[in-house]
Amino acid sequence: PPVEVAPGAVHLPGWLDGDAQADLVRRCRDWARGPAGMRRHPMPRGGVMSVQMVGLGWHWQPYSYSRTLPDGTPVRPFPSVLADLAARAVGAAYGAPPGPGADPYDVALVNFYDADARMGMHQDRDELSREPVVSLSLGDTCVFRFGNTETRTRPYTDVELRSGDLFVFGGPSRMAYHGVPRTRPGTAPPSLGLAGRLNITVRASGLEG
Ligand code: MD3
Ligand code: FE
Repeated sequence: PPVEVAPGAVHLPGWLDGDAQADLVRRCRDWARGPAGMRRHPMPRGGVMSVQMVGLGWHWQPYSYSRTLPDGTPVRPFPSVLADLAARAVGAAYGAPPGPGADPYDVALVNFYDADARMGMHQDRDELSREPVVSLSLGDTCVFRFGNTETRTRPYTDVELRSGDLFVFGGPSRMAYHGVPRTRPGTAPPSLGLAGRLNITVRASGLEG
């Protein structure tokens, strides 16, 4: 059953069945390959992110979107399977799919967490659109920290995200601070054959071209 963690933030545990999870893991392995594949992004003030990422439709790197990687490699196309999944996810979370006037879902970020990867508290503000962000978790369980819109500190709520969980962040939750303080290595469903955690976020960039 959907759990509204905060206004507009809806958690649907176990939304993807085992077959759907396995299908997405297989697709992620494909998207991760090649010159436009998964990498650790450099941070503008030094260091690299511990999470590995690949963008589909748009390349995201702290803190902007572009159609190419820094070396000019074109980004992978945004797959229609994720557009369909995002529309179904919004419908499942809010009781109605995106309306005809909604900005189209046109970008997905696929994040991979090895046992040591973490994501610090941040807001997602590089999209011009305020359409809800759709998040799908695969593999290892993580501790997801859902905060407030004012500060990157307390108050926040820690939620365990497990393989197959859907989380949709819209309305006032769209600009909330959030992060992943840790994963729980070795907790992935054995049938997935995945050592680590994958998270797919599907977004509307609101960008042109
Ligand atoms: C709340 N990813 O890619 S997913 C990210 O698990 C990101 O990899 C985390 O934060 C992960 O930016 C968290 C849940 C999530 C994603 C986007 C959000 C929560 C969000 C955007 C706005 C508010
Ligand atoms: Fe985020």
